[in-house]
Parts: sequence; C-alpha cells; structure tokens
Amino acid sequence: MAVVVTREGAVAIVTVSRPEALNALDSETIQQLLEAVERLSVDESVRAVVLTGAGDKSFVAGADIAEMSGLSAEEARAFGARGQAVMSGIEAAPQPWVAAVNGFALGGGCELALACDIRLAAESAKFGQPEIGLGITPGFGGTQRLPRNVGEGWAKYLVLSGRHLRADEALRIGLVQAVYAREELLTQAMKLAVELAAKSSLAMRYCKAAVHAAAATDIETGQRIERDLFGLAFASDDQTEGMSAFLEKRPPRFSGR
Ligand code: CO8
Repeated sequence: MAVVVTREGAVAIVTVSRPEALNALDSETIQQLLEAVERLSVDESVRAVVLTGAGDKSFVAGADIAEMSGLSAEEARAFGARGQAVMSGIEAAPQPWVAAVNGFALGGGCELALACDIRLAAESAKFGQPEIGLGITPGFGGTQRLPRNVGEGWAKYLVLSGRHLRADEALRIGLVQAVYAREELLTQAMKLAVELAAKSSLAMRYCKAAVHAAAATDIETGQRIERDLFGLAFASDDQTEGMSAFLEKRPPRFSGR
C-alpha cells in the first residue's frame, strides 16, 4: 500500500509511502488517498488526522512525473480532477488535518500540504511549485490555495520561478505554522492533533467551514455564514457543556452533539 493509515486513539495517521519515488503521487496513490479521506471523513471516532510522508527525505515530491509524461491533454485534465478531489476532500473533512512535512513538499506535495488545515514542518523541509520547469502548471489546487495562504506575491514568486523555499522561509511567509527538528516533528504533530481531538468536533466542523467561507465568498456572505454557524453552535450540547465546564472550573467532556 502506498497510503498507510494507522490509529493512535482518536487520531488517524496517514502516511504516503512510495520510497522509490520520494513518495510521488501516481494515480494508484491518489486513488488510495481519496479512499482514505472518504473513509476517515465518515468515521466519527476519528477526531483529528496527521498526514506525513515515509522516510526522512520527502513528504511528497509531487505528482509522478514518469506516469504523467505520457498523458494526453484530456487524461491530464482527468488526472488533475482526481488530485483536486483529494485536496477538496481534506478541506471538507469534518476533522482537522495536520500536515507534518518531513522533507520535500513539491508540486502536488506542496498542494497536498496546502489542503491540510495546519502545516508543521521539519527544519529540512523544502517547499515549491516546480511545474513551470516541466513546462506545465500546478494542477492540484496550488494556484488557488497558495494566494489564499501566502498572498499573490509569494504565490507568483513560487509558481513562476519554480524555486524551492526552506522551512524557515516557509514559516516567515506563513506557508507553515511551525518548524521543528526532524526527530521532534511527529511528536509535535501528534501533540497538536491530540489537543484538537479533545475539542468539540461539532464546533471544529463549524470553525473549519466558517474559515473556508472567508476565501470563497464576500465579507457580507461570510459574516452571514459565521453568524448562522454561531447560532447553530448554541443549539448544541457541546455549547452547554463547554460553558458549564468553564463556569464550574473543570475540563469539558464534549460529545460532538
Ligand atoms: N515523480 C516521479 N519520480 C520522482 C519524483 C516525481 N515527482 N521525484 C523524485 N522521483 C524519483 C527520481 O526519479 C528518483 O528515481 P530513480 O532513483 O529511479 O532515478 C528518485 O525519486 C530519487 O530522486 P532523485 O534522485 O532526483 O533525488 P535528489 O535528492 O537528487 O532530488 C528532488 C530530489 C529535488 C525532489 C528531485 O527528485 C526532483 O526535483 N523531483 C521532482 C520534483 C517535481 O518537479 N515535482 C513536481 C511534479 S509536477 C506536479 O506535482 C504537478 C501536480 C499537478 C498535476 C496535475 C495533473 C495534470
């Protein structure tokens, strides 16, 4: 299996593992990722997900160039659509996805990290959209999620030059939220995931939806979505529990209802 899913309590760990190609995404790996995303999204016992790459060198070194090289225009479009379905599936998932970027995150790999809700990186990680050097464009959402995350200037810098950024540079421009020593990365990603898993899964879902609306709509519509979700949250057991726990000075026990 090129995509390995393991569990530690309420956290699922998804590992992309194609060591012979620096974990590059061929169509079989994309299919397995899609199935993993769909399976985890309907599993209420999974409250947070950590996504990483096998080994020390690479998170995901992009889509598989050897496989892509023979695609027709029509096939390339279909391949892009399948990759985009993975990214959109992660974005729409009810759980938070944390990318633990352990090495190269290039092309489709950078786009995969961008689809996650939070990105943590090893000091050795490298980010980039090198497609321009292959005579193609990004195709798994990079031209859309990069500007939303780091602004148009940095998005164009990366997409037009194909240059790689080091982890400290990615941190500076807001492409990642924290950088750790390689040996600390998974521990820190798990620590964050366990923390997220203990929150209200209902409020988590609403928060993700509200933040995504910011990039997808105008501010008036976005604020309407926010207040609708805010109102809905007040119809939940988790709101009663969260506020009672605060007032009673005890940790909350959320049911996700
Ligand atoms: N696809 C296929 N094989 C790969 C890939 C890849 N993306 N990346 C690395 N490999 C393979 C190499 O071919 C090599 O295989 P072999 O040992 O059989 O020769 C093995 O992995 C190890 O790689 P290197 O020897 O090159 O390792 P280096 O340490 O010298 O270099 C790099 C590491 C810098 C990561 C280098 O491998 C590299 O530049 N890789 C390609 C990175 C890239 O361009 N990624 C973007 C691909 S395009 C893309 O992702 C578009 C996504 C949207 C598609 C939309 C559909 C149409």
